[in-house]
Amino acid sequence: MKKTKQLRELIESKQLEFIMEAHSALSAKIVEEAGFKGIWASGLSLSAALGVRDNNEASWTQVLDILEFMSDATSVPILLDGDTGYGNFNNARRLVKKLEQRDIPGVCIEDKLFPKTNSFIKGEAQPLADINEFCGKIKAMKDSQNDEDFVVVSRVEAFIAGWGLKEALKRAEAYRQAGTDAVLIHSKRSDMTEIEAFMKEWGNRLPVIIVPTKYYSVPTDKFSDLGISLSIWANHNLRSSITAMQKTSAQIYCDKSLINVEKNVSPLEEVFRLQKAEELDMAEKLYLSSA
Ligand code: SPV
Ligand code: MG
Repeated sequence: MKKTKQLRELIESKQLEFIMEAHSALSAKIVEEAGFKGIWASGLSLSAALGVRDNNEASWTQVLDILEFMSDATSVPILLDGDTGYGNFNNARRLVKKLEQRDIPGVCIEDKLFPKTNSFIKGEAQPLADINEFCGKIKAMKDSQNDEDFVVVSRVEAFIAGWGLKEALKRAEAYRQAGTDAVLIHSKRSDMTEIEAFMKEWGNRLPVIIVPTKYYSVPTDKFSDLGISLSIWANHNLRSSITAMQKTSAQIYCDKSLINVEKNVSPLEEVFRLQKAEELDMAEKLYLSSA
């Protein structure tokens, strides 16, 4: 099934679904092998892996190049965290065109200003986009997609910026009327009170997506009870790799030896398997007369 259709089915499915963060082709492949039906190309993780901040320091074409590797390495759909769409409606609609060309089936845009800042850094100091301008951006994106199943998700940052429920609902409804396929409602609280209040008023006007990074201790059953469509585990491959790499580097530095790490790291065979080395071996037998 084409990736756009897969992503649409995930978002519209009646039951709660999950996607997991990746920031490279390797991590994307690992997400797919773990069983996830979709991948979150996190802006935070992509930028961190590039050694820059989550402030649009990496250009959108640099992000696109990584996405192409991620998409080539996997068969499940990728939802790109497209920040603000990297500019106004015109930049955002060009982004849609380029994503479709590279088989990236969907993008999430957030109602902040370019260059954005991560929602967990001084959220309340962050200005929100003008509602009408953001609706124009959604419309332009939906009007420019070629594949009817391409997905545009609109992320409401009203709770993050401290504007409260009324503003969150007003924005979500405006984005629905502008033609978005789903709403992502974000919260930085450690409980789900904001999300719960939103869901009670929202009903099921459109699928709702959440990012429970800060309310990680809330049982997942609660997400289903509230009628959430999709939950994004947004940065846990990046963070687990940081922990693993720090541990390994420190151990090798300290020991001046590999003796204490060999048993704790993936064998080289696993690296070769993930790279599909075997397929090249077979292809050489087929196509290289000398092999
Ligand atoms: C990301 O993963 O980059 C996100 C989610 O946008 S958050 O970091 O929670 O803003
Ligand atoms: Mg982000």
